[in-house]
Amino acid sequence: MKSVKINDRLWVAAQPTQAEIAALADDGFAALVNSRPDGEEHDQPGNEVEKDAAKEADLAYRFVPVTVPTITRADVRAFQNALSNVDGRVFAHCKSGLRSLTLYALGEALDGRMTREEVVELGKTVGFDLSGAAAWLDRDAAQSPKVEAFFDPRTSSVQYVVADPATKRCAIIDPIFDFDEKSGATATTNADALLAFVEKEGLTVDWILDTHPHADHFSAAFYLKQKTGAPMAIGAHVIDVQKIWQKMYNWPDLETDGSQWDQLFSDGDTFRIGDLEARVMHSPGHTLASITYVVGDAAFVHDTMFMPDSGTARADFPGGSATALWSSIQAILRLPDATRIFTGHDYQPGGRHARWESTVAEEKRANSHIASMDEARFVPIRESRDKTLPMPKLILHALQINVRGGRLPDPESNGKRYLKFPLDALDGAVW
Ligand SMILES: N[C@@H](CCC(=O)N[C@@H](CS)C(=O)NCC(=O)O)C(=O)O
Ligand SMILES: [Fe+2]
Repeated sequence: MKSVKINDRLWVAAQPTQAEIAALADDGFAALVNSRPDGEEHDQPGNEVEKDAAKEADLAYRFVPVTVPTITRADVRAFQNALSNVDGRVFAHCKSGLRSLTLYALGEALDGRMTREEVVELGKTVGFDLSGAAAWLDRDAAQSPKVEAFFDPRTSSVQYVVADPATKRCAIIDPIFDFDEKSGATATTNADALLAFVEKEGLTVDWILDTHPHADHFSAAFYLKQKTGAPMAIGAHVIDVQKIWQKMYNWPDLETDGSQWDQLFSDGDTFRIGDLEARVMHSPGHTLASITYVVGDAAFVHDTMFMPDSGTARADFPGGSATALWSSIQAILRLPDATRIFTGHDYQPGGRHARWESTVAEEKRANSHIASMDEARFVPIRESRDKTLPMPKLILHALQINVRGGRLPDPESNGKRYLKFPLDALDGAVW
């Protein structure tokens, strides 16, 4: 196996055998990073085998699988984290070492420690062709809008700040208000991180957007509206979702006219984020009210499709429909192939690093629930998979907050706020 020293911390290498992994600790390595998706070749050990071999050899292990044409910022940052979280030498491999080196070089370029030309030069010095990395940097520089993602590992959700670089105006999409169901504590750690980023980048918030009333976390839309003064918006069919949950919670006082938001968007509506035009697509299926925001070449598709290796969102919440979900996904896939797809969650299959960005072309080619599929096959597969999924652990907590735009219940006479749960109201109990 060929391995090349890049600096005092990092070696990049071709695929090692299990025996070679076993010897790494003796060679002074502290961590193994596998940047190779499973199943590329029949004799490749693969994620599970490498994870076990690393454990056996007392090496830290990280699975950051990529292909050069589909590398995203999340991949680059995950590779950087794999390096920075380890005290000692890191042995990073793919098939030849090129992908590992590309991830390293892109991180250096994104952080301003290397120019595009220096990246290409580094490749020549160590015997790799980094023209793919140079092309990635060219594409990244040309992209507008700028999208920054904030992953919440507690709920596997992704929050976004989407900004117009020319005017420094931005929108926040799907912000999270933290909640710990065991203690009943709330916090604003996620939302404050979004605000800190906005401030650091000198951005002005034009919009606080939700893609749908979430069932697995509280929305921080109302908190952020109070902090920034920006208007809150969601899909117009939130009214139908409010009606469902008004019944569920036996809550006659809940206003079911969407008046908790400043703007309700319908299919085809447009609005501006600085000089950028944003367009709304109604994308029902996961919920009745789900919408996709298309901003320039970026589509925020939330819980319709996920990363290609994760398939699609569930469609079994009250008001959900697998048939509607299929149609919504098809409409998104009619966007141009190069459209960047940003997902609402990532459940990290195989323990890989969190990823949330793909493209229309990539989803069509590789999403296991979408590629070579039609509605007649998709719907029963989705419905039978949904029957196996327990309800999200926060569904009953979250909906009573989120049908009011993220407002907590008013405090009672003792100053404390309380939630209310219906018993035996939802299907999907898993005992
Ligand atoms: N285990 C998670 C499940 C959350 C969940 O159901 N997520 C929805 C999106 S809100 C989904 O589509 N999940 C797909 C899946 O779990 O396969 C929880 O309890 O919060
Ligand atoms: Fe969802």
